[in-house]
Amino acid sequence: MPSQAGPGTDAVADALAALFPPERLTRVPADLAHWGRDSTTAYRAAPSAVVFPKTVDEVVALVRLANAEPLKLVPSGGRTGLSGGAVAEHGEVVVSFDRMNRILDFKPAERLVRCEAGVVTGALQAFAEERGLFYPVDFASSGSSQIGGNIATNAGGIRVIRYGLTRDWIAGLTLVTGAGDVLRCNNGLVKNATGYDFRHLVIGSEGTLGLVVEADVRLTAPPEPQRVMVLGCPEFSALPPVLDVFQQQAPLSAFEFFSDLALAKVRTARELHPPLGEACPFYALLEFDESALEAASRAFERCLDSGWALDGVLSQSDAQAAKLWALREGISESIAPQTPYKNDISVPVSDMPAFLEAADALIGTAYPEFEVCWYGHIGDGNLHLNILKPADWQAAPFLERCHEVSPALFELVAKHGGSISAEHGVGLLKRDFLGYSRSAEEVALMRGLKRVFDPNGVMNPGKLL
Ligand code: 2HG
Ligand code: ZN
Repeated sequence: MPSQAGPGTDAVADALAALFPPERLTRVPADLAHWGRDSTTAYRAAPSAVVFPKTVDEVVALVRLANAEPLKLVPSGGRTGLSGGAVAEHGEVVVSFDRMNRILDFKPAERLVRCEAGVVTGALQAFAEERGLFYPVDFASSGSSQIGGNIATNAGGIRVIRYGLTRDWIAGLTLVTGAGDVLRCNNGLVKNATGYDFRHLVIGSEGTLGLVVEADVRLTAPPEPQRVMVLGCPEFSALPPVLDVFQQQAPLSAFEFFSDLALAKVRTARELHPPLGEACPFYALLEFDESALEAASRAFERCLDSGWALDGVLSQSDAQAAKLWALREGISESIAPQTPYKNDISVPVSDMPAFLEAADALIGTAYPEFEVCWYGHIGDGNLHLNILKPADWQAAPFLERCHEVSPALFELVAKHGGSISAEHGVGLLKRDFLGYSRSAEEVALMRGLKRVFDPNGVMNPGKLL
């Protein structure tokens, strides 16, 4: 039996109630189930309470209380995570940032926004757009994911090949450490050569060191109008040369891919039309500057001539571009009812052809009884490999069966110098496989850092390490 981590005693419950008014503290079972988990479906949510702080001071008081009592905290943003990083399984108190969602300051000359951790990614994008600027980190879940959660996992998404990851846009952040201290990291500065940059340690730390409460986010100029092209490819191994040809010709904003099975799932779920006249085993979705249209057309011809592409379609309007994007961005949600076992792997882009060939062979034999859905951000080396649970399998044996195969896949990832979690984080789902991507020395250092920031282990227990 796991030890109770929450307000098991009346005294602790009273202390929590003294910190949060009734409308910002809940123990209603439906609320516990809702806020106690992220978008992973394999874990059971069982927190003891959910609190909704509104200020940094409240967060500090909560963390100090957790240190004084037997209380563990699980941070919760938009709950769109896919590795169980925001799951509260053992009576923890969930700290939701839903009520810390204000934009605090905007400095136009520096193109810098200071916002609270609970600001939704889409709201930040809209804020930038209203000021003629652009926040480029984007993904299908940007309508509900929050900046704090994006920072916790260093979220990537669909335009990484052009704009990088969340890390590249965070100019500063405020952390309430697991000990209850407030660290203001980097203050939005461009230059700051004063030793260790804790900001970058916190980005990607999955709530294990403390709670991110505020962030300084950089904005940029919007891109010129974009065009979207979808190409049908005869096989997996055609995708890397297609990427190569296009990258040499046109400045790409995105290079995504999906398999025919992934397309079938999203089309059925959303009643979408196929992109091309004939079905193809794999599809590449490219986005590029409109001014590069001629160069992109030449690249397309080259792909056709070489047999790497069988057909293609080009968006003629923003509405058409959005329809093509829906084919890719809707996949994850459309397979969610099939309790997919998620893999979010990356390898160096130059290793991709060899890796794809080996991974394809392995997966083909490893899971003969399951449907396997490939899609992802192949332009930056990130592949999402989803194994779908058949309706007649229970969740637990399915998870176990998938975990059995993971070592062989992760050996392959490690052999190619890749990562077992490219952008979703380690959370609970990949925790036991961390050693495939990080050395024993690195993991020992991570544990040491965890002890420094969170000496009593109150922060997001059981995640990552
Ligand atoms: C995406 O790229 C998201 O669509 C989700 O990162 C990936 O469902 C997944 O495995
Ligand atoms: Zn993704």
